[in-house]
Amino acid sequence: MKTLFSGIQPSGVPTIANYIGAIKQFQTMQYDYESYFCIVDQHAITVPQDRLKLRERTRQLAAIYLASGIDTTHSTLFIQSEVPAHAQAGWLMQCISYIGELERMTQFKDKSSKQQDGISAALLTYPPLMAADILLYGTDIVPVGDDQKQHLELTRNLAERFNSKYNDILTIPEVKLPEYGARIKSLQEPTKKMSKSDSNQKSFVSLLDPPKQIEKKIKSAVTDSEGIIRYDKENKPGVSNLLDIVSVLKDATVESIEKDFEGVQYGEFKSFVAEVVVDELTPFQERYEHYMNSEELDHILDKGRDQANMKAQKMLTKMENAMGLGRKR
Ligand code: AQP
Repeated sequence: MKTLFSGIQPSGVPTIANYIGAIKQFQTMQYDYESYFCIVDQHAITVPQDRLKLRERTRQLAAIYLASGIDTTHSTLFIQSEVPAHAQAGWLMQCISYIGELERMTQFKDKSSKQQDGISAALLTYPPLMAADILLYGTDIVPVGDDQKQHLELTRNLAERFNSKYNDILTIPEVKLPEYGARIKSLQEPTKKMSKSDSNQKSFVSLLDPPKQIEKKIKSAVTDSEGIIRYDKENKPGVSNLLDIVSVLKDATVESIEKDFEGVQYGEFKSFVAEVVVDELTPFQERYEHYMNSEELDHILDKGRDQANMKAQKMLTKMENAMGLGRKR
């Protein structure tokens, strides 16, 4: 059976963009693969985090994965920092990465330009750690949103470099983007991507927002003055973004939604979008509450840590042997 790996940072509560771009696909895909779902808390600390909030979000993210349908009788759910092989293999990957290629990463450029109190070295070395996360499991497929495509390309390059320099032991992973909704945009600035760590709360709908707040945020989404519900990413990014969200959540084509809303005012359309999002998130939030309030969550994470440790340690040993580290094992 082929292997699937996916990671999400507990850098905020996941948004509907993380859901549409990544999480929504996991439930059905997991059974076709040996699946690993990881809460990548070591990635989150590449920018400053409040330690108590980070703990809380890590737990929330575990419950979110479970509420989205991750079945831990089949798949492994675990926290990155509880599996030491990630940081260890991350170092090996750093040793074969070039500063120039890391500096070219769009996310590094974006995030470093926003840091006021100094840029951590880890913001630059984030992609080699991400490569380690993926490569440790012999991963064949990584389902992600469009923003992670560049990091995935680098992961492939690093794996090929390692294989040709040392020993042919790493699997070259494929990226799997969703057919629609790979880049959901900010509700306030629809030319940039929606992000869970955006300081403007109105720019995103979080998966845990109550219905009233969801409605308020969607109703204040930036659109345009044309007044026609029409898909045109270039000239009407706000309306197109709302169409993308509805199309994925309702599993309907954009054309059919355009047709249904011909001659309808933006206000009415936005109420519909809010209703669709609330309908999707209400049962999701009930499942989330169940997991957050149960002891089961910790047992699942303990089991996931042990399973991930076993798999990752084996690959780490192979990588260290290939590079000549320590004594031969
Ligand atoms: N705007 C987006 N549209 C579709 N998919 C998206 N993803 C992120 N933003 C969008 C996908 O969500 C998964 C988890 O993302 P992550 O936690 O690894 O971090 P990220 O890609 O940096 O996402 P955020 O929300 O922007 O987080 P912050 O604000 O912390 O940087 C990934 O599969 C990602 O592609």
